[in-house]
Amino acid sequence: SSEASAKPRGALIVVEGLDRSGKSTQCAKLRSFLESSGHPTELWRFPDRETSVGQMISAYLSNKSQLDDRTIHLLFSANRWEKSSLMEEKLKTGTTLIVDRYSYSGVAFSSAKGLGIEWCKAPEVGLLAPDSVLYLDISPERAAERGGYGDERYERVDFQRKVSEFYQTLRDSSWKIIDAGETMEEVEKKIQQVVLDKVKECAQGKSLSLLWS
Ligand code: DGP
Ligand code: NA
Ligand code: NA
Repeated sequence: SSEASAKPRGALIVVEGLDRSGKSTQCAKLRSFLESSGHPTELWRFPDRETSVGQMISAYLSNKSQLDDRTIHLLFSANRWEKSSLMEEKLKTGTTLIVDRYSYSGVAFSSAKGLGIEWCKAPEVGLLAPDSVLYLDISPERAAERGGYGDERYERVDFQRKVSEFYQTLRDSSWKIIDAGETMEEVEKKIQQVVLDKVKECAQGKSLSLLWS
């Protein structure tokens, strides 16, 4: 509608990183920072465990169910697709979205199990491309020291090392690597600067694009 297009659009900000890289904490801090700077903002996360697809994913992650590697890959992807039209609507009506994990997790985690990268990318093609990807960079050993891992399926150092290698192959010009080994405050400041610049660019008309083209 003309009303929607008259508003400056929101930015799609994705935060990626290994388990225990501090993503969730930084996402919450970023959300309050943007809100207090006057930018309408929502915090999303994938997997979104609330939907029926998300409940299947959650059961798999907590080892309550077993699923074939390709089957779970496609469920993670379906979980992003089922939120994609709402995502577009939010952005076009001026809400900035901070998204804790996205298609990069999808490809990095499944590739680390041995599935081909191109096969893993295919179901993600056509989803909205982030305006900015903040990668919270931490070594798998350092991440594991942070209070240790929980009981979920992927929380093992050897597996996380593979995930970090596949993440590196996905880097493009939208990525910003943030040293997640610094203090929480330092990480927070760096993220704020990158994101404020991006939010301004989007409000000034930067167009939305699609993965992976
Ligand atoms: P989180 O709720 O952010 O702790 O994520 C749960 C776990 O699932 C975490 O180990 C990362 C992994 N994960 C997130 N997204 C995907 C995905 O799309 N595919 C796969 N295979 N794993 C994912
Ligand atoms: Na986790
Ligand atoms: Na997390």
